[in-house]
Amino acid sequence: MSKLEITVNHWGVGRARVKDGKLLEVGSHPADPAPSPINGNIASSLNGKARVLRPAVRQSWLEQGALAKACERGREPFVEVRWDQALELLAAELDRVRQVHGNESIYAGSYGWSSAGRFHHAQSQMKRFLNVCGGFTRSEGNYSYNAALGLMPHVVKNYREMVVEATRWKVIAKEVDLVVMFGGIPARSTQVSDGGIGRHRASSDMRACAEAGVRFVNLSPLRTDAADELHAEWLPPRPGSDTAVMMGMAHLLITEGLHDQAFLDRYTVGYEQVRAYLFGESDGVVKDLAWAARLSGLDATRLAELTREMALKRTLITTTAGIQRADFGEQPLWMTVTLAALLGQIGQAGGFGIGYAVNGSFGSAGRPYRAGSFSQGRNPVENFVPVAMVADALLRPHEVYDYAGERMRFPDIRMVWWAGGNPFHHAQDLNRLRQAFQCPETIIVNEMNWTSTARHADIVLPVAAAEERMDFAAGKYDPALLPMPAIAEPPGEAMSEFDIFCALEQRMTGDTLFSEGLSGDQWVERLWEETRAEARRYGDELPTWSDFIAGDIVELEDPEPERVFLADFRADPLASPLPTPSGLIELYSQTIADFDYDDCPGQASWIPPRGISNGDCKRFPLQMISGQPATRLHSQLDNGDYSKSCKIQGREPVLIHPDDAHHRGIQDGDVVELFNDRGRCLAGARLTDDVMAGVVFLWTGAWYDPDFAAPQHRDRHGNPNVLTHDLRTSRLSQGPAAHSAFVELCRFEGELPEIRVHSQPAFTA
Ligand SMILES: Nc1nc2c(c(=O)[nH]1)N[C@H]1C(S)=C(S)[C@@H](COP(=O)(O)OP(=O)(O)OC[C@H]3O[C@@H](n4cnc5c(=O)[nH]c(N)nc54)[C@H](O)[C@@H]3O)O[C@H]1N2
Ligand SMILES: Nc1nc2c(c(=O)[nH]1)N[C@H]1C(S)=C(S)[C@@H](COP(=O)(O)OP(=O)(O)OC[C@H]3O[C@@H](n4cnc5c(=O)[nH]c(N)nc54)[C@H](O)[C@@H]3O)O[C@H]1N2
Ligand SMILES: [Mo]
Repeated sequence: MSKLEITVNHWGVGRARVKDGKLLEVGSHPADPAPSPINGNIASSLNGKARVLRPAVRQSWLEQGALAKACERGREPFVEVRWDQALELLAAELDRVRQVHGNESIYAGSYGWSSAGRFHHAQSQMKRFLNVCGGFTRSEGNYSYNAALGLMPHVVKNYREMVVEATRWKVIAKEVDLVVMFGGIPARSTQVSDGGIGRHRASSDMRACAEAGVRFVNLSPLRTDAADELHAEWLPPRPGSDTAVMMGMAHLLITEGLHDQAFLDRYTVGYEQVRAYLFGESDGVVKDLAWAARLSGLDATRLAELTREMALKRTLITTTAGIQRADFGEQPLWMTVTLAALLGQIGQAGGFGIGYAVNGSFGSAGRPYRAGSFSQGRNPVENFVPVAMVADALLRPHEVYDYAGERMRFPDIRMVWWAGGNPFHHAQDLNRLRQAFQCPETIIVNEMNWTSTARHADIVLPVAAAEERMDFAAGKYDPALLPMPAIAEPPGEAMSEFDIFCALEQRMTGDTLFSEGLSGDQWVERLWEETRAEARRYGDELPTWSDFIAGDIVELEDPEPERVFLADFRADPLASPLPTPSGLIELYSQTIADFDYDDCPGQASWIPPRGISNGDCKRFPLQMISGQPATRLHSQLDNGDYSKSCKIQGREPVLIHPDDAHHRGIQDGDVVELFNDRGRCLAGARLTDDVMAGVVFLWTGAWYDPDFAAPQHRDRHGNPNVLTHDLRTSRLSQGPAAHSAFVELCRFEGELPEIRVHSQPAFTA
């Protein structure tokens, strides 16, 4: 007899059918008005051929030890070993590296989303363990909105607070007339919310705005960045030109006296510098709409009409997180704030919002109180690596670099440990990352699946998936508490991270500093009790653990359903100042100007994308955007049925405008080869005029599957990061800039290679 059980992931709640400890399928939960089809990947991937079943060690590492550099990582077979032997090797290697090179030489930045669950969060487990062992070099920032993390504290406030304080859709429906979206607000991105989501509300919240008469304008290279039901006007700017478009609009507002001088005087500093720059007083270039039209390909007259409408109506300007994952990605953010300041509606419903859709709860609801969490302890190592600089750090130990006004030094990394992330998914320029991954003496990866990252490791530890161990979830931004019972058996010898680190601690010291003498299940219950105590402080009585884990979603209330971003500041800027040096919105920042970075000057500036200024765009004329996939979360469960069903001849689809396809002789459904100086990959052609001509879209997340016999180690599968460059947004935030890639493509005429990365790697006995 099969049973129905609850499952929880970053993309929401599901109902799983289970029989004899085996997951059969995961369907939607009745309480969710817009359940995510990504649930359709779970059962097929967890039961799939790519699971890591036993600890495994790269052959020459096992035979010759860490210091042998005989073979290249990623090309060598593995040897499966017993847990005993794996733990013994790990304990000895950790001791060696710590003693010979010190804890700073262990890099455990380990960026990645891992799975939902308060306790079994892979990075927290690993970092706590390594802190008990004397610490490690961490990473700082994220891939999602690093430019915002670096810039916003100088201009407005900490970006993470801005996420929580976003103006709610319900208020927008009532009070806003016009939403102007740079990069749209992709409904596909709202499937996901970090740490879990109880109910998907964003699509219906946006639909309610459209039904209430709110007009949407989608300034994005992709029509579907606005859902059909918003009936948005589509104005596709060339990627990377948004700053220029906003500057042209700002120029028009000032020229026609439509800017709000009273707002600028009371709430901002730096207007004079902005005006001088827009009128070309500093560089001789007038940033008017004719100039913006040349750079963006949009029509100047239409932009002028839109700008006047924005000044007359209650207008919300939104900018996607995706836009700043690009060369000089700080600039469109700063210009968003500048344009909104000129309109003078900040602090009313209207103004600006950065990152709607960066998670499915954004603008829909917030958490009333925090859930319990597993402490990572204290890390005595001070050095860190800005998250996107991992390849730089591995390739250039001791080198000095700039970051946020500081001079920093890369550590000399000897050991890398990754748990809960997939750098061969998330990092740019994967051929360069492959070189960087040859540098350390030892690489350890904890994984569920034989991802490319696992294949580039020396020691791979098999971990249990979320459905295979007990936990609970509480989305970072979502008002719900979600039980995560263990509903399936871990395959082979896979264990939870907690059990792995307990076993390792036993082997190394026999202490219980990591485990505190509790089992995993006892810890989960302890975190639940912490959550209950916190709830009581807010007058909420939560169920007991046994009732909760056997039960269903517990919905909480949004503490601020009427929230308007910066309303307090607008009401009284002296009583509620911003945490900037002036306490005001800084359209010009003396702090940033004093850093003297030409890639991020002291006010929003127009800096063309690198591929345009260095001429790459002439040789590789298509700009490639590699956004978040609709069919999965990043690379997670890419071998699941739903993800695979949307591929073309087994390759990730690439969206191509029919004009760009036809003169290259490409038909819908063909396999194509994308290439540039950095790499090449195969993909499946999907012809559509939803994408603007001159731009191609290749979703992220197809597991990297290099063919070492092919030119540039061609990826067989369609991973865009073989084509993206590994340069940063700017020295201010050192963020990733994936969307600024230029490529060429052609029909693939060769014999179609099989996808190998969805099966087991080669093993020797
Ligand atoms: N070209 C391009 N690249 C991008 C982006 C882009 O727009 N364009 N976007 C970037 C962004 S915004 C992000 S956030 C990153 C995402 O990058 P990542 O977060 O690294 O991507 P995921 O695929 O979520 O990787 C999570 C990994 O953790 C594993 N995992 C899940 N649960 C567990 C567990 O309990 N224990 C262990 N040990 N492992 C587990 C999964 O199998 C998976 O391999 O990608 C970035 N990369
Ligand atoms: N289904 C699903 N949802 C997800 C994720 C996932 O992997 N799958 N990942 C989650 C994560 S980690 C994050 S950070 C968020 C990211 O959420 P988003 O920021 O919404 O996602 P992106 O796909 O990176 O970018 C959104 C859009 O920006 C547009 N864009 C890119 N460059 C430019 C430009 O120069 N100008 C203009 N005007 N538009 C541009 C592209 O058309 C792209 O579709 O999504 C989250 N949601
Ligand atoms: Mo992200």
